[in-house]
Amino acid sequence: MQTSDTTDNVLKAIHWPNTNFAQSVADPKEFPEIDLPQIAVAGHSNVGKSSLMNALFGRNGLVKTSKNPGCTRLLNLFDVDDQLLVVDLPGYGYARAPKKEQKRWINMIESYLVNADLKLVLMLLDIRHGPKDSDLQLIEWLNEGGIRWVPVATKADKLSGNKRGQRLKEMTEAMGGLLSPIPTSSFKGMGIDKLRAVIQHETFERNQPIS
Ligand SMILES: Nc1nc2c(ncn2[C@@H]2O[C@H](COP(=O)(O)OP(=O)(O)OP(=O)(O)O)[C@@H](O)[C@H]2O)c(=O)[nH]1
Ligand SMILES: [Mg+2]
Repeated sequence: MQTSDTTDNVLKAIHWPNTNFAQSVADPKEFPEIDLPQIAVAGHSNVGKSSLMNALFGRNGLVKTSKNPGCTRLLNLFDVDDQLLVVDLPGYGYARAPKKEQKRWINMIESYLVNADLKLVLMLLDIRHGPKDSDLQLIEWLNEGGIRWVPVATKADKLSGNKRGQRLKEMTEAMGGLLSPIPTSSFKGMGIDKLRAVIQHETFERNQPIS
């Protein structure tokens, strides 16, 4: 027989397709009070943040994607199954954006990250190119701030199996050797279930008291 203690600790599995756009925020100071655990999706411009979110939600087209870097310029908030708030951050490091605009994006991302009560940051890195210096800077900054993050390698369908394994190793080493990126492909659905499980664990289960 289950005791009431154990029943209390059984959490409802997230039903990912039950995701709705909540709102866009231009200024982190105007971030709404939403009483849900929060995770953020960070990474270079064009790395595949919005596409990965669509794959996670199982809802093609809910998050706007683009071939042109710099598509996401606001903080876009998504309510997942009334259990979790996922924040799509503007991509940084778009070389062709005016310096002033780039600075504005970085300030916005940092200001959000400093103030948010975050459970986890998904740190997206293109399996072919990452981590770049700007990614390493953000990672250092997350570490200093004690913000938990998990590396996610995007666009894994662009490399063959062997090359993929080799790149994942190189990426792990470049980030200090502790965390190995989860290989994903939003196009092929690769790694999406694993990422969902990691999010569910980090958000709801890690801090549960052991009963
Ligand atoms: N081959 C492949 N291409 C992908 C994948 N995910 C995204 N892309 C492509 O990469 C480009 C950028 O995707 P987005 O999801 O808009 O990237 P983003 O990081 O949200 O971009 P910004 O909002 O501009 O920072 C688009 O052309 C996508 O079709 C993937 O898993 N595989
Ligand atoms: Mg985007």
